[in-house]
Amino acid sequence: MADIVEDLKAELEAVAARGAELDEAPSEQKLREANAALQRQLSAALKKMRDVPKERRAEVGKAVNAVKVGLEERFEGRLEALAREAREAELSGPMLDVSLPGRAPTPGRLHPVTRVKHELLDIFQSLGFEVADGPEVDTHANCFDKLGFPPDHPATDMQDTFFLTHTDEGDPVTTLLRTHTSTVQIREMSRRPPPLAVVSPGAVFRRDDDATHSPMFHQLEGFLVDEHVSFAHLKGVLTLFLERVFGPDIEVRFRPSYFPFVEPGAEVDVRRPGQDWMEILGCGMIHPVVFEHVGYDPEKVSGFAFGMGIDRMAMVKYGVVDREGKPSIKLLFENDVRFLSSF
Ligand code: FA5
Repeated sequence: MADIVEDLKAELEAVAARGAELDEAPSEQKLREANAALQRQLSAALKKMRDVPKERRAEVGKAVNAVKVGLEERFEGRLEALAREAREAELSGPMLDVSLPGRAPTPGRLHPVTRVKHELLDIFQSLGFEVADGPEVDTHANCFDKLGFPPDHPATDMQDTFFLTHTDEGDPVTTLLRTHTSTVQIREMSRRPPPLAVVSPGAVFRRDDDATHSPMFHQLEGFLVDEHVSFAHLKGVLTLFLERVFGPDIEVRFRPSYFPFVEPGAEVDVRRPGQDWMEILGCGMIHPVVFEHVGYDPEKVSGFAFGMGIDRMAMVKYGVVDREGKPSIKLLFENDVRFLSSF
C-alpha cells in the first residue's frame, strides 16, 4: 500500500517539476498547449486515487491540491507576463506603420440604366428634342382615357398597376402609378400648341415579372408634332437614333402592332450579332383622337410618338445576361455591387 502512495507522490512531483515549462512558454498558444499537457498528466495520476487507502487520502489530496494550485499560479503568471511583453513591444515600436497599404475609398458610379438614359437624352437633344418631366402618379384620364383606351378595354389589363382614388373638390378622381410615359404626351400637348418635339424619361409600373419584364422599369417617351409629319420621319429618326446608340452593326426591324393612341402602330426589335431579337419600343403616328383630346386640330397637324424601354436598351447595349447566358433584367435592380461595378 505504501508503494501506491509513494508512486503517486513521485508522479505528482514530476508534474510539478514540469511546471517550469509553463514559465518558459514563448507564446500564449504554446503556454496553453503546455498547460493542457500537464492537466492531462495530472488527471491520469488522479485516477490512481481510488487505490489509495482511506486513511491516507487526505494526505495525498493535499499534495494534489498543492500541485494544482502551483500549476495554476504559474499558468496565470506566464499569461500576464506574455500580455505585458506584447504591450511593451507595441509601445516601444514605431507609432504608426507607414508601410501598410492605404485603404482607397471605392468611388461610386452611375447605374447602367442612368448612364444609358443620359446617352439617349444626349442623342435626342442633338436632334432638336427638348426634355420634359412627368409625375409617376398620374390620372386614369392621362394614362388611358385621353390616349384613346375605351373604358375597360382589354388593353388596360396588360398594363395593370396600383390604383388610388381620391377626390378633387368633391369629385372622385382615379389616380394610379403610371404604366407608361405616354401620359407626358397628353400633359405636354395640353399645355402648348404645336410644333413640338419632346422626350421624357421616367419610371413606370406594371404587374409584370419575368426575365425581360420588371414590375418597375424605365421608359423614354418621345413625340414630334408639326404639319406634314409622316411615318417616314418616324422611321428615319428612330433608325438613326438606334444606330447611334448601338453602333452600325445593330439590326433593326419594325413590326406592325396595336396601341390605341397611334395609327398605324409598330414595335421595334433590335438584334446584336450573335444575340436574339429584343423588343425595345412601341411607336406610331399619333391617333387623331389624341389630338382631339388635347385640343389640336387633327386636320392640320400630324405627328409621331414612341416609347422605349430604357432598361431593355441597357440590357442589349451591355449584353446583360445571367450565368446561363440568358438576358436577365433582374440583375439591373438587385443592387449587387459586383455586378454594378463591372460597367
Ligand atoms: C408602351 O408602353 C407604349 N406607351 C409605347 C408607345 C409610345 C407606343 C408611343 C406608341 C407610341 P409597351 O407596353 O410595348 O408600349 O412598352 C414599351 C417598351 O417598354 C417595350 O418595348 C419594352 O422595351 C419596355 N417594357 C415594357 N414592359 C416592360 C417591363 N415590364 N419591364 C421592362 N421593360 C418593359
